[in-house]
Amino acid sequence: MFKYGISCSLEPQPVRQPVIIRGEIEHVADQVKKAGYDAIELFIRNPEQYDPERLNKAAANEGLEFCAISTGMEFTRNGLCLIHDDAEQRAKAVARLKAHIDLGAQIGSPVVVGIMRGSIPDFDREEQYLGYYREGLGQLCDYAKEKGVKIYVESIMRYINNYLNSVPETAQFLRDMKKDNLFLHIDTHSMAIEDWNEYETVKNAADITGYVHFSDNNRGYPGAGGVDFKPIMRALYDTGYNGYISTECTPYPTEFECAKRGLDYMKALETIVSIEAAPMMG
Ligand SMILES: [Mn+2]
Repeated sequence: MFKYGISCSLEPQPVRQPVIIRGEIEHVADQVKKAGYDAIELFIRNPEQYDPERLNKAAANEGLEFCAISTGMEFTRNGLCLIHDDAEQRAKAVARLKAHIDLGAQIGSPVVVGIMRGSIPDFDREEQYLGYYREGLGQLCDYAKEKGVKIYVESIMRYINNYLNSVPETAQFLRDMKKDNLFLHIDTHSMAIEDWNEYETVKNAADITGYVHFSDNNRGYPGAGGVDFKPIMRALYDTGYNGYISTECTPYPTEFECAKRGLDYMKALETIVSIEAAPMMG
């Protein structure tokens, strides 16, 4: 029933970075296909450096799609932030994300806006910073809509960003934006810190959920840590979720083994929840 993606990087990363397959796009596509996934999530920065034709060719050769472009390195490595105090810096962050949207349009991929929202430096001025964020995000949604691209905003735990942490908080913020190409991106690693009652949490956000990261509490592949993925999988199943489930994990014990074990675990859970959902005598 579900489609599965996997986080991949086209530039060198520290081993501890939660991204699984690394290397040139042809190598990435080969490994992703061999591990059994349906799609590649691209963890990239400076999108102009990539040739969309080459990306499309590599994916098509393996029968894969691109399920998302994730943009966290624009914050962590390039320092671009959507709520920067300096208007010029905010404009730069928006412009860079528009370049990701351009690439997304060319390779048929949504774009994730995650940690580029930064952290609010002074909660006495919370409304001002939320205003910056709404303004930038709104511009991006309008730009992306013209190009037929979806925007995913990830709920991220407090140790990374200090607002839009829990699933219900982020879901409501996005509903209030009233943009029809803007969707919630759930991350199970962040849920482990921010949310409780996983089944209800995921079910209640189903109206706005477009993308899901599966990652264990220790950032290992699903099944490597303590997250109870079954109620999350069950909620996605019961609500007829039709987006991608993508793994975003540190590549232990090896890139390929991490990819394989994560997918085996997720597919096994999908099988379990689908059997449990069927009437016994049916
Ligand atoms: Mn994530």
